[in-house]
Amino acid sequence: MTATIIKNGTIVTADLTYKADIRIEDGKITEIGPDLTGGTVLDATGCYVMPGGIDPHVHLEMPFMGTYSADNFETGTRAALAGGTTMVVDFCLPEPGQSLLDALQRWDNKATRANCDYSFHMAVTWWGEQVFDEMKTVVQEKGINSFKHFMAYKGALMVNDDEMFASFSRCAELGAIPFVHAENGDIVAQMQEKLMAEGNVGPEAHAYSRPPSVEGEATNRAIIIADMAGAPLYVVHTSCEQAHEAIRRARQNGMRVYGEPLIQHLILDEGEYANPDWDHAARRVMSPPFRNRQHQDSLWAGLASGSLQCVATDHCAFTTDQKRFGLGDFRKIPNGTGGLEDRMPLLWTHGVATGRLTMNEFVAVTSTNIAKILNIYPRKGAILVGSDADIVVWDPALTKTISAANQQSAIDYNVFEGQKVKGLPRYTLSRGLVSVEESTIETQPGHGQFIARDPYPAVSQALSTWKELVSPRKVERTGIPASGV
Ligand code: DUC
Ligand code: ZN
Ligand code: ZN
Ligand code: ZN
Repeated sequence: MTATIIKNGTIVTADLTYKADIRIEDGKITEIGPDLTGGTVLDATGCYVMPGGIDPHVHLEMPFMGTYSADNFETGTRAALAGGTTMVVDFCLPEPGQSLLDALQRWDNKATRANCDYSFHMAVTWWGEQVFDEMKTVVQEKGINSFKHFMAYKGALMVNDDEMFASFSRCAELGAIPFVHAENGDIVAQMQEKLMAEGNVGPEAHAYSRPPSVEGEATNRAIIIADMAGAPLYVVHTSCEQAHEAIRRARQNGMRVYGEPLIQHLILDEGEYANPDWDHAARRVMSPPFRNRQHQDSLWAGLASGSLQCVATDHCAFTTDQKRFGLGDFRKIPNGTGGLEDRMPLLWTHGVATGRLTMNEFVAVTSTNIAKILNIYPRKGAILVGSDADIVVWDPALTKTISAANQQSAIDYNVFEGQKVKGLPRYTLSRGLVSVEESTIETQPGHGQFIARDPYPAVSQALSTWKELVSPRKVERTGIPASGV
């Protein structure tokens, strides 16, 4: 295979900014230095050359609320690459009572046409001896080191505190990291019934039923359960100050707790639900719902100061027709919004271009931090010799207006419709394959590979230390080398 050389660009990583060329061979970075020659040249003049984005939170072709999310692994990863994201992590969802390994087989089958690399988090949607046993196989043989828990969606995906404590403890034993969707599902279910009984049936009632306090409470509870279990914790879609505050406090106390704002929550606010157009509001129904300006400012501050680590999308796109399942009953509107194609350009435009984030922070929160948390750094999330050539050549001068008319996603609208972005990929490379060249998208279905992940280092190191300690509880507080995230 001939080499590819990225020339004349400025490399930007989570900690360095410098001018150099990059040589790529067989999908890997093989040389970084000045004036490289001998290969197909990609001109990066005027561009920043960064690790491709990693979106740690997507739902492609997900069975949910009586339907399937509309983007599959082919369209979803195409959207990802178009926006500079070169790896996605989806959630494998066993049905309550179903084998984790059977569910994983189904997810493997769905992903065969992925255009970029991917991995899975395994969801724990029920508890029993079978789950306890299969978690070990999932970690030790299937390359999955993260387990998701839904504290909401009562009667469907939700698990209770005893189940979470058992699962988090098992994660700690196996060197895996628990993830949580933190909303108090019992209270949400009560609020939903009350709102419906009072005649509040429209999409705006979705937001009333899930206020920041239910998220803050659940986040606190998950943190305490993780602490009791001796596990780290990753809180998905952190949308409000109450949840952020709980995460900050836990980190200050020495816990490895990570928070993940979504690009949607950073940019869009609760005013969207007041739109009198039912379709407009319903298209924006997701959980947690959009919040007000104060919460948005809190999330931006968390990204800048390091108390929140990763920006994701929770990409879970439904068409307008699917959203209309909830006409007359907001509880039936499929929850979810898209964002895979727009995450990086929007975060650049609203973050870097405004001075809220440095370029290095941008790389950290879109790629490097999650690569470290998921234990795939520096294969992913880095520009280093030996890293996968998952690279975005970012042109800060390119502009576009986001629109459903020219998006890769399979749905018929875009929640960011009309937003202008400045800063877009000139090239996106997936393991060396040029998949995007400005507006030309040339992806290869099936090019994407499953990325196996070894046990989470902070937990597995703690496990080996435990053997020498009387009380495992001591370990959490005694200087295990930090992952630097
Ligand atoms: N929230 C959503 O909006 N969609 C998918 C699942 C979730 O938690
Ligand atoms: Zn969720
Ligand atoms: Zn509208
Ligand atoms: Zn989700």
